[in-house]
Amino acid sequence: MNIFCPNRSSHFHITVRGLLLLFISIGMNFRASAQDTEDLILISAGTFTMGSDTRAADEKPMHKVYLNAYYIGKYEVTNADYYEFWEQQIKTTSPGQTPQHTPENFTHLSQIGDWPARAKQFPNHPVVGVSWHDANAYATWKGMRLPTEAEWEKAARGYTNRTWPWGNALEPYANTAAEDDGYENCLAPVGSFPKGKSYYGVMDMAGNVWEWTADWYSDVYYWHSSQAATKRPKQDPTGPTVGSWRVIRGGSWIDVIARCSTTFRFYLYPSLKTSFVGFRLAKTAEKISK
Ligand SMILES: [Ca+2]
Ligand SMILES: [Ca+2]
Repeated sequence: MNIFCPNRSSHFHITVRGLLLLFISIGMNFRASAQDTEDLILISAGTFTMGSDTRAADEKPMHKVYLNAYYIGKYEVTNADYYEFWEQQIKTTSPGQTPQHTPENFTHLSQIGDWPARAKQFPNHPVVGVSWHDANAYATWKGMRLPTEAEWEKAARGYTNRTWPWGNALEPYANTAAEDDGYENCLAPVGSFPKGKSYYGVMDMAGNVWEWTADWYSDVYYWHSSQAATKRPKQDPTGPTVGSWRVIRGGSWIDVIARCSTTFRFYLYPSLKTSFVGFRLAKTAEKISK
C-alpha cells in the first residue's frame, strides 16, 4: 500500500476512532519529527512564476508556468532511506562484487565517511555520493520519480516569488558554507531548519545538499519557455529533450547562500557522485474521478 497517496475515496470513510487517533497524533506532534523522512507534500495545481529578471542570465526571464497537482518530498532522501534500497541491491549482487547504486566513499571527509558505515552513523543525514542514475533508480524503486525543474522551483518559491524558501530577507535558515548556521563544514540532519521551510512546508530547499532534478540542463531553457508562454503558460514542462548535464537545484553545505536561492540553476554530469549532491522525490498527484 502506498502510504503517501491514499485512495481519496477512503477519506469519506474515516471512522470516529480514526479521527480520534488523528487528533492524538497532532497533539503529540507525531509527524513533525526530522526522522519522518518519507512524507510527501501536496502542491496544488496552478500557475506560478518561474525564473528571475534580476539574477543570473540562465534564470531570465520571469514567466508563467502551469503545473498540475503533484507531491514532493518534504525532506531530502536520507541515508536511512537509501540504505533500504541498497540492501535490495545486495541481494542481486554476486559475492565479491560491489552492489549497483552503491554511494561513493568519502574517507577523507570524516564528517561524511564511507558507505555503508555512514548510513548507521548518520541515518538522518541526506544521502550523498549518488549519481543522477542512482537517484533515478531509487525513485523508481519507491514508485516515484525525480521532480522536474519546474516542480522543484514551484515547491521552493511558492506563489509570491520568494528569493529564498522562507521569504525575501537574507536569514541563516539553511545549511550553507556560512559559519554561523550551526553546521560548520558538514551536512545537517534533514529538517534541521524549520524556519527555512518553503511556503508549502518543504524543508532544506536551500542548502544542505543540491538536489538532482529530472531535467537536462540548458542555459536557454527559460528563454524558450517564456517565448511559448506569450500565448499561454507552458503546462508541466519537462525541460530540454536532450543534454549533457542534469539540473541540480538549491545549493549546499559548501555554497554561499546566493547559490541557494529558489531560482539559482546549476548542473552536473549525471554520472558524477559528489559529497554535496543528493535528491528528493516527487510524484504526480492522482486526479479525483467524478
Ligand atoms: Ca554550514
Ligand atoms: Ca537541499
